[in-house]
Amino acid sequence: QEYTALKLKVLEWAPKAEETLKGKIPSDGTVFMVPATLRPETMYGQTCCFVGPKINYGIFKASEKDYYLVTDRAARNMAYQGVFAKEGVAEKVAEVQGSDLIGTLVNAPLSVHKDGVRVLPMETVVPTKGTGVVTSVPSDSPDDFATVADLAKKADYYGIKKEWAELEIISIITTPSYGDRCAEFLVKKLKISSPKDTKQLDEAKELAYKEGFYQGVMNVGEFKGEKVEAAKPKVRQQLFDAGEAFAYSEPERKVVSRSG
Ligand code: ZZB
Repeated sequence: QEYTALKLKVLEWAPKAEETLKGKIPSDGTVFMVPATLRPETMYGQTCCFVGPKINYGIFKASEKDYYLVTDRAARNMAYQGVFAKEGVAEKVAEVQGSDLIGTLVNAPLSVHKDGVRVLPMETVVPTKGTGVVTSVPSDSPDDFATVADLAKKADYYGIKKEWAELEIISIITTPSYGDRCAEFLVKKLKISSPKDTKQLDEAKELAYKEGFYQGVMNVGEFKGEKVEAAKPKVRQQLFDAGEAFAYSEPERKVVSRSG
């Protein structure tokens, strides 16, 4: 899997993270939360950034002033992909648990929400996939739509401010079958009522991927009016050129053969 690893600059730490990280990052250093995405063309619609509350994250030195927040596993992989200064070495300067990051304010490149977006909890983040950090695009990702709806509904339970989960969901892609916000359409059509409806959400994700990629037309940004298929590599390249993203590949997973 070739992901786009996006750099979400931390603008303001949540109080618990601030305390944990005190003295560990130089005052002129910049920390980026780094989600891995397969849909760079949807980055205009980012409304928050998810972490797994029980997942442990590391902060790794990427260059003289830049630091990346990802899982240890992702950092190890990145070390062999030319992401850090020294091949094979991921220098960890601090550790922080996902729950302590909730409420952190980050800048999401390309997002229409220019004042930044919040770090919020997502129970279904897989610790062994991507970077363990997930950027949320509720217009086009059914998982993200179901999660932000749940977060807004139970803001007190999650210990967040309701408005953090209620940033406007603009349309990024128009599709012939599912309209302007295919995630919301599919969540309703498949009667998904919670982020825990994983079976229906997997189905919705498949449908959204296919329809978005093959039939979708961009509704925002520099490539507005172009097919998603054409716009996707161009948006990705722009993010690379701007220094706002880099390529990240997941090592091959071992596939167990049924014939033994
Ligand atoms: C933004 C985005 C916008 C995404 C969209 C999807 C969609 P896949 O297909 O199963 O490999 N993701 C990345 N890492 C994790 C993780 N550790 N745990 C849970 N989810 C994760 O999934 C790749 C997508 O799953 C990634 O692309 C990311 O969400 C999320 F409009 O980034 B995506 C129809 C999907 N649309």
